[in-house]
Amino acid sequence: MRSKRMFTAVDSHTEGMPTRVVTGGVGVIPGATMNEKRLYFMEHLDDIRQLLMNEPRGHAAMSGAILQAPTRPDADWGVVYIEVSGCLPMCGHGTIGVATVLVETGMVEVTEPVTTIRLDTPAGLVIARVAVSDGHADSVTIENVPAYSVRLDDTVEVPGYGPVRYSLAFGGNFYAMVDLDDVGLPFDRSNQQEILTAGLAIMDAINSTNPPRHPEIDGVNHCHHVEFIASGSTAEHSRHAMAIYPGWFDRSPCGTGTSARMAELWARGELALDTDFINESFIGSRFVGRLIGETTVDGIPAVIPTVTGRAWVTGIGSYLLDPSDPFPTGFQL
Ligand code: PYC
Repeated sequence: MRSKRMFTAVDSHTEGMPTRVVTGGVGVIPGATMNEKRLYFMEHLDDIRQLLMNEPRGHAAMSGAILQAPTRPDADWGVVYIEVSGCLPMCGHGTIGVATVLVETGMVEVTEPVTTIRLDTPAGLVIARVAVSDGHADSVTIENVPAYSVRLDDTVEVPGYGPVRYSLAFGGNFYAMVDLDDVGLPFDRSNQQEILTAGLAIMDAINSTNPPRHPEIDGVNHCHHVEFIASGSTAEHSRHAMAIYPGWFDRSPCGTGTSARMAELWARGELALDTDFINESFIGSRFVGRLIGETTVDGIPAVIPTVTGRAWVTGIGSYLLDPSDPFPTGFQL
């Protein structure tokens, strides 16, 4: 064996969605804040993301998180999220995966029945409370960064689809929420290609006409997620297909998407604080969300979401790059 790079990782899945938690091999990413590290990584180290996420080491819906020392004194660990699509400012399923891995590997001091881990993420401080019994991480509740509604029932002209009604909210990433019925598609996995195609067209139309921008997090200025809401969904229990740029579905119920959806329902007056909201993914797995407080983001009314889900450790790996490998950054089909 010969290798010019070696990365160590603990692989997990959160309600069906993978998180490759990178524990070694990246080194210290330059930057005074976790968002600066994210932006530096995107500009100078993106080959690492591609190597670890793309085929053949990853796949078309691969996701991960690189552990770093925190940049703020009130956090235990720092996280830079990596995906096939780039580096998100925040990822809910990824944070649940990271917290589970930190507990189950003993990388944090574990206390029962709850281990609290404070995570420095590019979007801000996220607190993970892990329910632990017999050393096992049974479930994780994350207290997310503030979520807020940006637009309710706006319309965008989408080539090939005509005017499409959507709402837009931030929950760690920007999410367009569209009723699946409005694009004439049934909530059925056999329609996934059509749903994805519609989602990418809607993202493109929003980003080219009226892109969102977070007022406080540098470089968060596009919508790469469309949460297609299934008919019959309510403010207590919603089902959705989460289409993500450049062409995959979240297998989990999407933690930041759940947060955005709760912010939207709260802005409509349909979801009160301290009330459970069940969000179900395209594969039928569930997160339970709650809004636990009100706040503001740059003067915009906002809410503090929590999201509870489960993750499982699936493997421990060392990922290598042989100098003769013709695909040093992998590939996507
Ligand atoms: O759980 O927040 C999430 C997420 C974002 C993209 C995929 N999953």
